[in-house]
Amino acid sequence: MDEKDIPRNLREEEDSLSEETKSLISSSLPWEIDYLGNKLFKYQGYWYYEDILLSIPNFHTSFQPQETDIIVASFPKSGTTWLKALTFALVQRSKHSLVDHDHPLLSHNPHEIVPYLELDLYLKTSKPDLTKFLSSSLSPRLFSTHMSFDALKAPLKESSCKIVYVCRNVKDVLVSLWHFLNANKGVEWGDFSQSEKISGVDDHSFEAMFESFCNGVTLYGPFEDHALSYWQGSLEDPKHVLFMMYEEFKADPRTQIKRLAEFLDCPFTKEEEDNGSVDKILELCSLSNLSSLEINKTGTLDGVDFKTYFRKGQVGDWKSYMTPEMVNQIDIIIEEKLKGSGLKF
Ligand code: PAP
Repeated sequence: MDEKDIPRNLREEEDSLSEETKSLISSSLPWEIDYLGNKLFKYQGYWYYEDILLSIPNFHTSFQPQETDIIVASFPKSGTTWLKALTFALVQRSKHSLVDHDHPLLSHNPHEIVPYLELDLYLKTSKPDLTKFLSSSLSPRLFSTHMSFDALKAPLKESSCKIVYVCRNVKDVLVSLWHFLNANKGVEWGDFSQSEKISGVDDHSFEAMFESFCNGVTLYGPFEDHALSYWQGSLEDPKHVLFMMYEEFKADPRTQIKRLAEFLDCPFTKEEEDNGSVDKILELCSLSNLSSLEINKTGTLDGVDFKTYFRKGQVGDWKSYMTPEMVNQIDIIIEEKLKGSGLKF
C-alpha cells in the first residue's frame, strides 16, 4: 500500500480503526526506533508514534472548522505552553478580565485549557467531546497542534481559520526536549500496545537524542521540514498563517503580542494600551508567574508534571550543552535545508 493512500483507506472506519487496518499501517510504512526505544512511523514525510499517526485520519475526516477557529501550532518545546496561555488570555480578555482573581490561567495549566487536536481530541476517536476543554467550548474556539502544516492544511482548506506557529532555535529546542524527557523518564509517550517498545533501548543521553534529531527521526520531525511547512504557509497566506519566533517574543514581547492581537483581529484599543492591558497579559503569562502558581507547581496530566513545562526559557542555553562539532553538524543541516527559503535562525 502506498503512503498517500492511507487516509482514504482509513476513512472507511468510524470510531476505531480495525486491527487489520492498523497492522496494514504498521507493515507498510517506513519505521525506525527512536532513542527511547519507541517505534516511530514515517507518514507523509513526518515521524509519529502509532497512536498519534492514527489520530490524523480521525482529525482529517471529522474536524469541522468554524470561521473563527484559532490553532496554535508548534514543534514540541518551541514555546507552546507560553503561546497557548498568551492566545487564550488575549482572545478571551473581554470574558475573562486580566485582573480577575479567578482567571482560568491562575488555576489551570495552559495545556488543560487549550487541547491538542491529535493528542487530546482525535486520539482514538473521530467524535471528540469539545466541551471537555475550556478553549474549545468558547468562541472563538482555540485548539493546538504539533502536526506540521502539511498535515493540518487539508481539513482547513476553504476555511478562514487562523493558525499561529511559534518557531524556536533548533538548538534550544533540542536542549529543552532533552531536559523535558529526563524530567519525565517514567512516562510512556505513545500507546505501545500496538507498536511494541523495544526493550533495552532507552538512551536518554544528549548525544543519542542529538543524533536522532539530526537524522530527522524524532516525534513530529524532521524539525526543519516542520518549520518550513509553516514558513511557506505564512508566505502564501499571511492573512491566515502567522509565523512567530520564540526569540523575538523574548526580546520584544510588547511588539509581538500586539502583532499577534492584530493578526487575530482583536487589536488592543487605545484605552487598553493606556490602562496597561498589554503588560497585564504579558505578566499573567510570564514564565515566572505561571511557574509560581500552585497548579503548575503540583499539577499533573497524563503522568507529566506541569512543572516540567517550565524551566529557564533562556535564549542560547544550547551553548552550555553542545560541543563545537555538534554545533557545526546541526548548522550545516539547517543551512542546507533552509537555503533559499528566506527563513533564518
Ligand atoms: P511543549 O511543546 O511540550 O508544550 P513548550 O512549552 O513548547 O513545550 O516548551 C517548553 C519550553 O518553553 C521550556 O524551555 P526551556 O526548557 O528552554 O526552559 C520552558 O521553560 C519554556 N516556557 C514555558 N513557559 C514559558 C513562558 N511562559 N515564557 C517563556 N518560556 C516559557
